[in-house]
Order: sequence, then structure tokens, then C-alpha cells
Amino acid sequence: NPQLSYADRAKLPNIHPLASKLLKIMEDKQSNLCVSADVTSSEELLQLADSLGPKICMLKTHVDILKDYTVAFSQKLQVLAKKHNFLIFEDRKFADIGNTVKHQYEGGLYQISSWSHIVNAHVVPGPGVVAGLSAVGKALGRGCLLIAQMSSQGSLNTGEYINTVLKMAEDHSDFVIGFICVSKITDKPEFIHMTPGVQMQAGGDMLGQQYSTPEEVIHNHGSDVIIVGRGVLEAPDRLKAAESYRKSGWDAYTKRLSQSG
Ligand code: UP6
Repeated sequence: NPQLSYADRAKLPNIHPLASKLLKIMEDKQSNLCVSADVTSSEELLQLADSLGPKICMLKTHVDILKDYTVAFSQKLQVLAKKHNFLIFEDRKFADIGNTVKHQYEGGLYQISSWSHIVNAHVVPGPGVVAGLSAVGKALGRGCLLIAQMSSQGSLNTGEYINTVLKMAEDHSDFVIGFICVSKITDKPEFIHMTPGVQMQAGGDMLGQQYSTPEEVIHNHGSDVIIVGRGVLEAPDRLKAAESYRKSGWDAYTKRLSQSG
């Protein structure tokens, strides 16, 4: 099963426009790195976005951990995303009935749909969660990732669960662009696989997080995007760390491509 490059996949006839855009960014910037900007000050988050912007294809946020979120912040973040050509992914992990997630996505304090290109959802509620999010996001050209697997120890989404996730993604391919997963779960090249729990050395933290290396995630497990938080945030030089994750992720991808076919 020969592997398509990110650039080839961007041109697939059935690809979602946002997935295509992401794959093009990855190819252009030679980056499959998504930095998880898990900081609590909006000014620090904006600084991170501006300094690491050139190294990343995507910036992941948890806006509900910010102590000082404002609409102005979300506007500045969008300006930086344009300036450095990356996508914004709010890691909200929606998990309620369709009608509730619709409000959570569009309204409230954060109005996530107005600034985040990508969001994600647990499939536990059934297809209504995707339908609810899609009712808001589809017309805006937004995309959604379904959480197929988690990086944390003892995660319950295993076995048959993944087949349900796949089916739900295929049924909503006009809005679902891929998966949060530990390893590749489908050969359909239209879907993008994104993997959190990545550091330069395998291991974990004290609260159940488990880490794999960029090489393992991209080369061995066939994922497309590495999501790195503390591996970058806790490094003495964040820019240098981001560059080394970018390079490791990219090298693992080019190695995978050269060994396929
Ligand atoms: N995340 C995981 N594992 C999952 C899903 N999401 O770690 O299965 C998110 C966390 C955090 C980031 O919410 O924002 O990815 C990982 O951060 P870290 O690299 O600092 O561990």
C-alpha cells in the first residue's frame, strides 16, 4: 500500500477543503508539528503563537484555562494564524447532546466557532454530537476531529469503539476531517490523524499521560501530526525545542514515505 505524500493528499478529489489547506501548510512549512499552547495567560499564548508560528502547522488551545480571555485575544490570535500560516485548533473535546454542543460551540463567553478552524469531539453521545457541531461549523468552513483514542493510561476508548468512530467520520465527511488517535486507524487518505502524548523520550507524567517519540508516532504508528505541549513549553528555549520537534516529525515522515511503495 504505497503512501501518498501530504501534497498528494491535499489534491484528492474528495478531500475536505480545510484538510486540504492543512496538508498544504504542512508541505509548504515542512512541519507536521502542532504545539499545544497550554498556558494560562493570553499574552503568553500570543507570544508563543508569534514566536513559534513559523515552525508549526497548527496551534492547539484550551481557552478555558486562560485566566484573562477576551474577544480581542481571539482576534489577535487569528491575525497571527494568518501571518504565520497555521491553523487554530481549540481542544474543547465536546461531549454532550447535539443541541447543547451547538450552543457551547457558537455561544457562551468564547464563541469558539468564530475563531477556531478546528475543534474536536468525543463520540460517546452518538452521532448527534457531530450533527450539532456541524450545524454551526459546516457553513463556516470549519472542521472537526473525532477522538478515537486517548494517550492517557487506562483510556476507555478501545476495541469496537474505534469502528464506531470511523463510521461516524465517514457519515459526516463534510465536517469531520480526521481523528485524535495514538496510531493510524484508517487507510482512507482523506482523513488526518493527529496524536498527542509526544515527547523526545518515551515516558509519562504523574497524572496518567503517556509519551511516545515523534519517530514512533509518525514513522511506526502512521500518524500525520504530532501534538506537543510540555515538550516545548517546559524546555529552556521554546523556539529551539519547537524546531527540534518539527525536524524530528518531518524526518520521520520523509523516512516513512521513502520506505513505502
Ligand atoms: N491531549 C492529550 N491526550 C489525549 C487528548 N488530548 O494529551 O488523548 C491534550 C492535552 C494537552 C496536550 O489536553 O493539551 O494534548 C498534551 O500536552 P503535553 O504534551 O504537555 O502532555
